[in-house]
Amino acid sequence: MSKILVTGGAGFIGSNFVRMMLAETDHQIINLDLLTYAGNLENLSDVEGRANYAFVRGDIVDARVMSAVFAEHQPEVVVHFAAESHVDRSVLDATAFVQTNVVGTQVLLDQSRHHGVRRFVHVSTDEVYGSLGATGLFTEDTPLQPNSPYSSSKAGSDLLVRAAVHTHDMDCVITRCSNNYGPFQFPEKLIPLMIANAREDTPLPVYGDGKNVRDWIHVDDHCRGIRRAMEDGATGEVYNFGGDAERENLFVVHEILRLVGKGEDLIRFVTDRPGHDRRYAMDSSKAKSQLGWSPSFTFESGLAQTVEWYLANQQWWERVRSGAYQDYYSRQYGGR
Ligand code: NAD
Ligand code: TDX
Repeated sequence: MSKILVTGGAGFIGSNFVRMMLAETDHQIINLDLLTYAGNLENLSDVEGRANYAFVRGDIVDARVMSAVFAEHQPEVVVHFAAESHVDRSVLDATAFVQTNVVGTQVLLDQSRHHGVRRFVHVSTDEVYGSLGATGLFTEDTPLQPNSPYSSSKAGSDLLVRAAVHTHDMDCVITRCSNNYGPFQFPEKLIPLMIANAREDTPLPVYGDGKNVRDWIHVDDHCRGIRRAMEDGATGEVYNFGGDAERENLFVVHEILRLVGKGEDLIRFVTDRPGHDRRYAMDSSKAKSQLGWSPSFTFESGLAQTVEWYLANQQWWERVRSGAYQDYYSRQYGGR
């Protein structure tokens, strides 16, 4: 049994990871999250009150607060999800991206070192590698060529983690994953946005020509990969995780319309995202051979499950869209 500090555990992937770890292990989980617009404690209302689960609200950028959190909880392992995660928001204003993703990661590395954390798992993204042409795959040796403020801030954090290994002998592992989808994803990202809009007969905004390619992975497969890297990854190593599921955006949108039972007349081609990366695709062979990991969902089975979840949990995303989910913290925790 270990004490694991999960940062960003109220977000999409973090909350799925926390739920998985509580279901499958007896580790003590401390969920540290600032509850920005993307943090939603309703994602974890089913585990609230569990003896081996605690929630702490805090900003990873604030070294004084982080020092107190590490001193109080004495985590042995840190799994670091907390980040600003949406590319479009980083185009509008990169300030919070640099603060949270770069400065916040260094604060966590410093606190981990000062408080004797045994292992630090840094959750990163395929976007640090930049954009691919029509062929080829990202490997762990692909040079870092991030193109957006978001991906540049993530690449910056990856390099700080690398420096902590080489300079301070810290035991860190970096995971880089492709586009996730699944339950509890904030409906600003492609798949949940399109499901919610289709459900409500609102136009589906497709950027550019809709031919950009993403490698889609179900969030459960990503979480299992992070767990394997946490348990058996080698110090200082990077592990890529992908879904072996490259699809053009327009294909994804058509599939969603079919599954929701709506027509293609809802599709609207809109102005392209500035600097829009054309294609991502992951080579996950290192994780497969060294960690014994492989994705269990096909894109078809995962998308069908995800659409079903959003249709069955309309209240969840309606509360996100209306902002009502932000009341949950004060109801649950009062003035704390
Ligand atoms: P998300 O936006 O859903 O969640 C981010 C969480 O971090 C939120 O709960 C938010 O409140 C918290 N947070 C933000 N700033 C904070 C701060 N200063 N202090 C404490 N908490 C803060 O993001 P996600 O999609 O779950 O992504 C999680 C991680 O995985 C990120 O590091 C992201 O870069 C990485 N990643 C995401 C994807 C994807 O497809 N979503 C793919 C690869 C990697
Ligand atoms: O309204 C939209 N219309 C559209 O065509 C949105 C929101 C997106 N898109 C396109 C842009 C991308 O080509 O869909 C694709 C996916 O977009 P996002 O869901 O915004 O994801 P992406 O930019 O690829 O980044 C995601 O994957 C890697 C996550 O948001 C990152 O956090 C992760 O690191």
